[in-house]
Amino acid sequence: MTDFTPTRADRFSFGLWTVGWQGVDVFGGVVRPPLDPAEAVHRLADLGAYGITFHDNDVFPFDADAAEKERHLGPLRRALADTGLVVPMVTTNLFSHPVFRDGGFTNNDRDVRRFALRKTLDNLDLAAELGATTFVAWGGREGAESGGSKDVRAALDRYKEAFDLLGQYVLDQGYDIRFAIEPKPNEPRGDILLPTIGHALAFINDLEHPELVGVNPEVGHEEMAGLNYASGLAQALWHGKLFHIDLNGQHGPRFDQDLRFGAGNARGAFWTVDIVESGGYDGPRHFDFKPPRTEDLDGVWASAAGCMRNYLILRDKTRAFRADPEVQAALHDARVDELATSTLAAGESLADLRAESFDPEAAAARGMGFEHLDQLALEHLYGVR
Ligand SMILES: [Mn+2]
Repeated sequence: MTDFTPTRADRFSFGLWTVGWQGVDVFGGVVRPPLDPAEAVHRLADLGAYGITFHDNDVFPFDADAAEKERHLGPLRRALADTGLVVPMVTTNLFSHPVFRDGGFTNNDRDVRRFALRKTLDNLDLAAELGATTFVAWGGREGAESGGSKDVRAALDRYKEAFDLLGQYVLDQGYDIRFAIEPKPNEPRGDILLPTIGHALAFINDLEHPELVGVNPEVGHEEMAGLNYASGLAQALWHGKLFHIDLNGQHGPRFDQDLRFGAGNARGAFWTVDIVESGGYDGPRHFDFKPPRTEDLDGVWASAAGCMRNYLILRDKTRAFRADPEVQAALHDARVDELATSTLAAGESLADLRAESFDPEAAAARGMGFEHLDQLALEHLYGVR
C-alpha cells in the first residue's frame, strides 16, 4: 500500500504556465505575483515531479534578443541541473501576442505565417538543446469566428505546409524530436482547426512525414466537445499516435476549466488512468491545469500536488479493479475478452461463414452483463471494494 507520494519514477511533468498562471481571465486581471521559472522548477522537484515543460515565452519575453533569452535561460538551466529535473516537451507560443490574432501557421497574412515558422524553428533548436523529444503544437488561434473569413481548405494546406517544413527541418538537423498536435474545439477562437483527436489523426495521414507527428490530447478539450477522453486515448494508441498527454479536469461542455487532474469528471479520470497505465503509453504523465484564481501561491502548490496525488490514487484503484477476481469474472461474463478473437477464424472462408447456422432469437435473449461490471468499477472508484 502506498501513501500516494509521487516519485520521479512516476514521471509526472508540469507546464511552467500551469503553476505560473497569474489568474488573468476575460473578466479580471492578475491575482498572483509572477512565478520565477527557476523557483517553479525547485518547488515542483520538491513535490515529486520529474520534469517541466514550457512555451518559449514562459521563460523569456516575446521580443527578447539572444542576450536577453540567455539571461532568462541561464537560471532555468541551473535549476534543472540542481534538481535533476528534465524537459521532456517544449511548445511554442503562437497565440498571445496580437500579431497572432488570426493564428500563426494558418494566418491569412502570409508574413505572419513566415514569422510563426521562424519563431517555431528557433524554439525547435532550444528544445533539441534541452533534450526534449516531444514538441507540442496547440493551434489555439488557428481558426475563425465566421464562415467567410477563413478558407478552411486553404488553411489546412498551410497547416500541412508548416508541419512538412518543420518535420523536414527536424530530419535535416538530426533532432530526436516528434510533434504532437493538441486538439481543441473552441476557445480562444470560435471554431479551432483540428478540433478533436479524430480530426488531428486524419490530418496527420496527409503529411509528408506522418511518422513524426502524433497527438497530445487534453482531458478538458475533448470533454468540451462532449467526447470521451479515455476512448479517444485508446484510439490514438491504436493508431500508434499517442505521443503526449495533457491531464486536467473538466465538467462537461463549457469553457475550458483546466481543473486539477481528478477534479471534474472523476469517472472519466478513472478510465483515463486505466488506459494510460494499461494501453501501452510510455510518455510523461503531464499536467496542463490552472490553479483557480481563488488561490494564493500556497493554493497553487496544493493544486499541483493534488494532480499527482489524484493520479496515484486512481492508479491504485484501477489496478485493484483489474486484479479483483470478481471483476475478472464479470469481464468474462460480459464477453469483453471475446472481442479480441477475430470474427473470421484463420483458414475460414466467407462461404464457411455464410453456411453457418445461427439462432438470432437465442442470442438476442442474452443480456450483456455490463451493469454488473460497471457497478464493480464504480465501487472501486467510490472506495468500498
Ligand atoms: Mn485546457
